[in-house]
Amino acid sequence: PVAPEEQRFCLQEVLDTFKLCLSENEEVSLEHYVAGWRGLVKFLNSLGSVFGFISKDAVNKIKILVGHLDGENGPKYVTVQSMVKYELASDLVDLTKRGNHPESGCRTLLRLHRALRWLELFLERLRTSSEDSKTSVMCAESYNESLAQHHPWLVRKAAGMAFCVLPGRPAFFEVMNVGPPEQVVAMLGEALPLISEVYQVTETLYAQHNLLDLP
Ligand code: 1PZ
Repeated sequence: PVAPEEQRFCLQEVLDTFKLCLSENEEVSLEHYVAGWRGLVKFLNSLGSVFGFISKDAVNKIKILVGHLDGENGPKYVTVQSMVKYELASDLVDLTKRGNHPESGCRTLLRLHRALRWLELFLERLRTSSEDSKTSVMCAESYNESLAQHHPWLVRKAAGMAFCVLPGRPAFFEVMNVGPPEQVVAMLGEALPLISEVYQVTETLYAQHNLLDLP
């Protein structure tokens, strides 16, 4: 048997961290949310350096959130719910235009939250795709339906170019390192409802507090 640290990265483990995100009372643990994103970034990096500009931004945002978690007010950042409550009550969020709080937890997490919707749409397409489906097309369609609406022209262009060099479906499944295609499809079928629940809970929370358009 191979020692755990020698095993290649496996996407199932990453998606499993999203399982840990939601507590029984539907609160989202920031620590696990961040851990999930760390794993996704690792996966993205294993796809090649063309995705560097994307993973760099995600890493920056992860760092900001970890900074809050490890900071003196760390206990306020245990869940996304407590973070929202704390930052709003303490006036730590720029609500209408960028100002004194460019690194608020609320606006930073919102960027990852929007990307999570992209992930959900993309993985669902992958799950239901046929052998000859193009990952680049699935990726672009998911992007256009979600994140693209929040990105300026230049970022959309750069993203579109990166999508073109995505490996084909068989190679993509290989990098996920989950097993044969049937097993990938089954894993996605299990992971997706969890990701989508985390997304929905966050979306509802942000909507309730009018935070969906934070600058
Ligand atoms: C498998 C292929 C991966 C495709 C990933 C699809 C997402 C494309 C996103 C391109 C964004 C690149 C540059 C950064 C843009 C930032 O301006 C925005 C807004 O942040 P602000 O400027 O307001 O601070 N950042 C984002 O939208 C967050 C993007 C995170 C993307 C993470 C993708 C993780 C992919 C996991 C792969 C399984």
